[in-house]
Amino acid sequence: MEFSASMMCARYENLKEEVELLDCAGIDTYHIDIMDGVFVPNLGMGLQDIQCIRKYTKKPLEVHLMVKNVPAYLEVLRGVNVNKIYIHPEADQHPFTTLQKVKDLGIEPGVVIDPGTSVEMVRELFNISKSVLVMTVTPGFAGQAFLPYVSEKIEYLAELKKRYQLRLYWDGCCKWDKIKTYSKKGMDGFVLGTNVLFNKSESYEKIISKARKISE
Ligand code: S6P
Ligand code: MG
Repeated sequence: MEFSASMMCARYENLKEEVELLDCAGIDTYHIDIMDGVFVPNLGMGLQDIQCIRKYTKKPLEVHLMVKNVPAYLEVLRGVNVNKIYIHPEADQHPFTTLQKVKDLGIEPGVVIDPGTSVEMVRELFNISKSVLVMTVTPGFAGQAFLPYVSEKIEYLAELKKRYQLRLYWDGCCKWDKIKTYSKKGMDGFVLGTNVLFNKSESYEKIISKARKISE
């Protein structure tokens, strides 16, 4: 089970310390939300944030691009040493080509499925992208409510896992009950944000080990 920290929810007044604490606590991956104010009505993290996180960890960085002009962002991201780039296929005219470009950069390509997007709309992309990030909230903001109708899609994706060798990841409103239920329903990882990881009285170490236990 892979647990990823949604870094836009971190304490920005001391990003370095946040990374060091999360690293020691055993986080698996750092999730970096990038937004352009067009594809979604918000601004997420920037290049300097990625560079800062990269400086203080050797663990994988995954970038979740919520932008319209995906190829332009690939240019910006080359050279900052990220490990995975997720794109929203709806944002891109030729998502297969763009995912191939990500691969050509030596970065793992990932597909995001919006709550309003059906599996059939993106299924062909599973031939190139084995990582699927399932959005359980509308992209753009942390702290939103879970959209229950997404669970039907998760069940369908779980059925397709073997055929396409997929790994399924959860992004949005990840709570304890969701980790418990959906780790048994085929999820391979969860993005942890305001609901379980950040601004809590418990340490990151306690929270991450609790997440591991719950998902066993
Ligand atoms: C939302 C973004 C997510 C959030 C994450 C926050 O657009 O892609 O990665 O940062 O969902 O977690 P939470 O627990 O506040 O929903
Ligand atoms: Mg995200």
